Amino acid sequence: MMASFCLMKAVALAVIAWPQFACAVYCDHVLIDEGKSCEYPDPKKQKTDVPNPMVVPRFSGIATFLKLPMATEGTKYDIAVLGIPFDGGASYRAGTRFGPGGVRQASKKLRASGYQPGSRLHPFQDITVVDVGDAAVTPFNIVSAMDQATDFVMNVTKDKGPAGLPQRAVMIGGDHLVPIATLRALQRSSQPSGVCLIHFDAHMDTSDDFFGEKYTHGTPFRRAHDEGLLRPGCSISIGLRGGLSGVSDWSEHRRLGFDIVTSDDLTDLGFTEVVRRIRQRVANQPTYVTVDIDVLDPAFAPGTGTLDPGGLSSRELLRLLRGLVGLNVVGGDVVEVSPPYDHMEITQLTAAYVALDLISLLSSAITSSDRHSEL
Ligand SMILES: [Mn+2]
Repeated sequence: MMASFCLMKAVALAVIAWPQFACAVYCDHVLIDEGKSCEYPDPKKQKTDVPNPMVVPRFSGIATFLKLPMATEGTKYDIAVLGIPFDGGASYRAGTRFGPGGVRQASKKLRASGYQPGSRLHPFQDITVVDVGDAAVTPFNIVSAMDQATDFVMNVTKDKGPAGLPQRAVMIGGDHLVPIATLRALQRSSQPSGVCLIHFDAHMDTSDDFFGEKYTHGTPFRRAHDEGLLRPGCSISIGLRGGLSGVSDWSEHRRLGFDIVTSDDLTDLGFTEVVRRIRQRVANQPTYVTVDIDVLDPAFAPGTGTLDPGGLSSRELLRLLRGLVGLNVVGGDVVEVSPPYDHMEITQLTAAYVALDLISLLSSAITSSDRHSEL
């Protein structure tokens, strides 16, 4: 029964470039490898010690992300959650230097231990996840700050984790310049050919400069392209909208290696087609997922720097992220969360959900790494 289901799925999914599911089946709603017994994982045997909210009230305790263990000297882990509290690249509202702290505080709400029905995964079952704190970056010099952040990310991802693979990072920003640090660290450690980018954002972020400055939150992916951090022709931006300098901005973005799915395209094409486009674009190549929270409509994410109406709902963003399970995800971030402009923790809470989904994607990629041709 399971085998035939797997075969049917393999045939169906081969058509839409979903090869990594060819040997996976669902045990009830839980995605498992074919051949494994259909048993529910025991929450008490999770590799990561996330407090059980039925025992420890969620509102209590010190706010690491998800109240994950804080890494100390010698701690072994597969995934590091880290913050880069820098907003010196912002062109409009600032305040994202408070993003890591705000997202950690809001993350207390999440029920993270055990099974996540959205992604259909037990992200903490087979891997070890810790909070490694924030990069100490100067607020007074952009280039120095990004060098400091790069060194920090390199340092917390320099070893192999207990699962036997290079340590991965889920980063909380910071403005959208700060992924330059995580992308550099990946390229210098485990991904010398760079990565494909799945980029959720209202804006392209591939301008050449702002006021003559090359490193700003509107230029990170042109710099990433120029620094050789991106693989050619396999990136994709989702949710773009807002004003442009001219229509040539589109063609320039494409020239730098990005396919484009605007916010209007998502409305017209629908979730299934957009997920197919994303999966076909990156295939099984090493992929980094960057989520600018301003991809959401301001109704869902008021606490950010550069708002543009007509964006995604929280439901649409989370649904798209969960459509990426099984891809060869090697890193991710959620950026541009500005707590001083937030209301009722709406934006920070949604960003915490995004970060948990990024952990789930990485967890899935690590535990199914034998399905990927390249790590
Ligand atoms: Mn952005």
